[in-house]
Amino acid sequence: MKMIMRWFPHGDDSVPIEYIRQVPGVSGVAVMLSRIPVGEVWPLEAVVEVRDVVHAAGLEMEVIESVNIHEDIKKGLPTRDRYIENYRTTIHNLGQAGVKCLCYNFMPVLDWARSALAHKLPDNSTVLSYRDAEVRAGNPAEMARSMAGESGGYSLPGWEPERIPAMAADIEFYQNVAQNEYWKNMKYFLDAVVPVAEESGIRMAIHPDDPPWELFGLPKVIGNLENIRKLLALHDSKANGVTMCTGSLGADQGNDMPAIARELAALDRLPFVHLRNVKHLTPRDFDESAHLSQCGDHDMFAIVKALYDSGFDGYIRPDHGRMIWGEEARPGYGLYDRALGANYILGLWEAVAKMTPRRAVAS
Ligand code: DNO
Repeated sequence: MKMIMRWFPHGDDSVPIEYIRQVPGVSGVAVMLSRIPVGEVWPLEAVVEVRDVVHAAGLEMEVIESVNIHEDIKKGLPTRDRYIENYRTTIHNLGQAGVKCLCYNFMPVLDWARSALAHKLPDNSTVLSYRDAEVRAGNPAEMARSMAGESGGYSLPGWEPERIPAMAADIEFYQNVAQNEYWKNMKYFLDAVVPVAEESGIRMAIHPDDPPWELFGLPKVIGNLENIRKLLALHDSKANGVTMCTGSLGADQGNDMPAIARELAALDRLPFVHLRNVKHLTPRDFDESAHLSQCGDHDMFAIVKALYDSGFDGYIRPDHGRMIWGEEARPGYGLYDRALGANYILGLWEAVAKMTPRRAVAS
């Protein structure tokens, strides 16, 4: 297991990479080149340049989060082949630069949705929060604009400003796309890119839908174990894997996170895990809380134990943290609370490892 943190290059992060190096137990960062427009190739030189900055700070860059997928691929338009070819080239280039895991998502139009990026908790920390009725009462372009106003000037991953004007038309387009058509588009994409990932030594890791329930009449893909199994079967390869995000999948209280962790890790289809806690107000309203089990609804010990016991050997990152101690940063991505989260998870891992000698996992 390697503990990493997310970091944005090119001055698009309040956290200097040298500070991440000082978080005990963190060996690397998950990086995104957010300046490259969605759909275009990530040139090898650009990837290597960032990798060298990361290496110079004494960290690894084995994970990319994320290379976003052009909407034409998700829509299944004839123009998709050009963008898929670009994606294949990007995967090849990432492999050349030593990347081992590529987190991506296949959500139509929206990457993640929240009703507030700085909701105040009783201790005066702020967190991202989700109120279902508020989100449904608005529209995504409005939500994008109000989130941009709350983002402190940092880019919001997955909410590229150039995509916002097209959002209303894109949502309209999907009203006529049946769920099974959408899955076919996903299979078409995976059949084209997974073989390149295999050759390049990269494991693809799809991120779950966030939130994992239907919004704005858009097709839903990765919201529960049943759909994850379906995804794995679309293209049977160890390079076709999952990012288990306990904040997204775990927002649906019907999802048993330790059970999902056990199944995916034992299948060796789990290269990446995002650990975050959520506190529900109702089944469809929640705040992102501190990582500690007692601060939210997840039993983090049970999740970490399930990973350990099933032979998990991938990357973990602490996901969104609260904004605390006066820090000003991209919402969810301040240093302080994520560093607390990382060390809490590392502490759980150490305790589980010392209490339970690892058993050989049947393959
Ligand atoms: C939000 C992140 C997502 C994630 C993408 C992966 O903070 O968890 O934006 O990176 O869905 O493609």
